[in-house]
Amino acid sequence: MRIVVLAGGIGGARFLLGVRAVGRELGADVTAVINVGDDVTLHGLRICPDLDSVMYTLGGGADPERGWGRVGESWTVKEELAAYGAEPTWFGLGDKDVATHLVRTRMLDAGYPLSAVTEALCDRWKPGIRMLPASDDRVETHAVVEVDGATRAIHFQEWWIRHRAGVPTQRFVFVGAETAKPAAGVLDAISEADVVLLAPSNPVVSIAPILAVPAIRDAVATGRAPVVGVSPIIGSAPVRGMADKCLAVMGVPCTPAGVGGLLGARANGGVLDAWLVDETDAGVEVPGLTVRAVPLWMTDEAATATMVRDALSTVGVS
Ligand code: GDP
Ligand code: FO1
Ligand code: CA
Repeated sequence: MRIVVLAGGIGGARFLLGVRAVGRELGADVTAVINVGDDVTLHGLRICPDLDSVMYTLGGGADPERGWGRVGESWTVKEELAAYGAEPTWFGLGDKDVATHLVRTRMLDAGYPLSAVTEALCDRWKPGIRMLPASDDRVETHAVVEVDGATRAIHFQEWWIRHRAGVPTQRFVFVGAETAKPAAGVLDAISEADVVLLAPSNPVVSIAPILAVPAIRDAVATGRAPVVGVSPIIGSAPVRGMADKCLAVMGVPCTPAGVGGLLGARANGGVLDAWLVDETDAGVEVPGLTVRAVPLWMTDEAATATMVRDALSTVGVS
């Protein structure tokens, strides 16, 4: 069996721990297609937060509390950069993390595509699944904001970290998405999949930039594999993070029904066949979708694996 998962950072990474466990039980291949919209070049280094969150989490090196970066991290480089007044001081690079960005940047500068660089980094971390960036091309999330009466576009990281998603925002733009091609292996993985899962990742800034690559959206929407999404919203709030602020920009209610409707039914031009909501949200309906209510708290790997089995059985895959 072949399972493909579209994923962002921490929500995607935790979900993938469960998918990997179920994949091992079933003898299934697991491929994760990961968001690159958060990627940014700072201090001359190419930083890929969602790829790194997944790689560190599945490789056993992530900081579970912070949700990004390395466990047991130190911050000498950050302090030294700040001592030089080197901007941006609002973005913190951990000392261990810096090594990842140095290796990545050197390989990219030597001409390797991001997918090959990711494979090389995974030689060390051995995530136990195949990790593919959504694209080797630039697909970068920017927020169109109003600052001091002027409208301008800022990089997603500036919006998320510096402004804590708290600045008046008109919309998000996925720069480069329209002409971006899926990374090598992405379309084959989707066309050969027995099931496609959408992790409970941020729908607006983790899942949407993946689907903004036209050929990926088309492959998911028209492929033979059933597509199941998992809600990152329980009740009327994200489990963690600022998805509520992202959904507000889109004018979408921060509810499982709102997000299910945003992703939409394949029958109606969307990408989903089925939508998992938390057991406390039983009774939620989304036009065109099979909606199933099951526990959606990823408290540990066993609970997450149960969630994944529920996702598979909802579309008759086991
Ligand atoms: P990021 O890229 O690091 O922001 O992470 P993702 O986009 O992959 O995931 C963030 C989303 O994960 C947030 O909107 C959370 O609500 C969701 N999330 C985190 N933990 C859980 C959980 O235990 N259950 C569910 N259903 N969603 C979760
Ligand atoms: N998040 C922060 O809130 N502050 C930071 O200084 C910060 C640095 C950082 C460095 C590398 C990395 O991979 C992630 C980092 N993040 C930081 C997390 C990141 O901004 C995000 O949470 C996401 O891109 C949203 O997925
Ligand atoms: Ca992200």
